[in-house]
Amino acid sequence: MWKISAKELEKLRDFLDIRGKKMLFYHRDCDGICSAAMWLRFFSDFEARPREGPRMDSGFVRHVIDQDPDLLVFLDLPIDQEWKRIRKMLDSLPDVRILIIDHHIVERDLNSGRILHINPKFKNDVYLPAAFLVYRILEQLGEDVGNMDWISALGIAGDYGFEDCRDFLDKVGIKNLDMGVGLVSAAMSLKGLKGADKVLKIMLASDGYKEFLRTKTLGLWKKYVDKEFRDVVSDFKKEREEHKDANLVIYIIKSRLNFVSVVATHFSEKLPDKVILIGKKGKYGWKLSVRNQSGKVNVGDLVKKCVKGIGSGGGHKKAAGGIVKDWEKFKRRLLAELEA
Ligand SMILES: [Mn+2]
Repeated sequence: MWKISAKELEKLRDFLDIRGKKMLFYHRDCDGICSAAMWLRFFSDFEARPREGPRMDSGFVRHVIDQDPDLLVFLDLPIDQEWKRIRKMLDSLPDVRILIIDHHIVERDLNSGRILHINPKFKNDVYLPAAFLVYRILEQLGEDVGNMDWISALGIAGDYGFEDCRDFLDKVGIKNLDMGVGLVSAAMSLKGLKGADKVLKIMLASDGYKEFLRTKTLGLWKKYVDKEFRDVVSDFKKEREEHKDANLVIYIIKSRLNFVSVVATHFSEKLPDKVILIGKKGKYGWKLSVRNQSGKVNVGDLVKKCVKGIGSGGGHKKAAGGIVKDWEKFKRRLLAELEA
């Protein structure tokens, strides 16, 4: 079973001894929220904020520097993609320590005297969601994690980590994890970052999985999102763009809801051999999600390549996302790559 090294554990303990201002940033998806919920159950003295992704604008960096934190924790966020901004933070905050617990494709090893960067991909090509990593790390710290196994399992399910976490999930033994994942992603789709924060608070207050599933607000939100989702599915049938040679299906979402990645996952399950590209025009550019459920095409690498100079993105082998300024250019590049 995966664990961190004795040296990493020692460094982590040193970080956790730090007094002062502590900030926690977590990815706003199911895996990220579950990771944050477990963390906060043991270390409640963190100010927690969801993040859309690893991208950091100068406003965010300034905000963090203004707060003058002593410890920063990033969960489920591949901020090694933003190493230049991290360097700026380190330069401006001479005492700050940074802990990163992540499982995305690594761009850069950020480990140094003041950064502890944990990612199982440094060692081997496993797919272990952050909610699994956080659970195991808390366990290694000697915390009593027993009654939180449902939160870990929920995060793993949210990120499709069934294969490499099979033993753990079998031990937890929850059959209807998809129901919880549905509630969490509906909150995100409808309410964005505020939804993530709300789910986190509910999770922190829930006594167990059954209680979590019975949350009224989440149930109502889910109903609303489900209806909107059905409309998207029927629109997909009419409006999708098929590129046979590239084995690619493209669809642009018109709904105002924030569910690009959920829709991408849905259709990638229906069409596992296809590469699926879902896009949506937003305030800051085109949000996009790419999937290939069969794993024949490494969409994490593919997206990283195609967004160069026009945006940012990346992710995992079977699932990736990003944001670009120029949709047509991204599409052309993607087609060229897939046809090659
Ligand atoms: Mn994740």
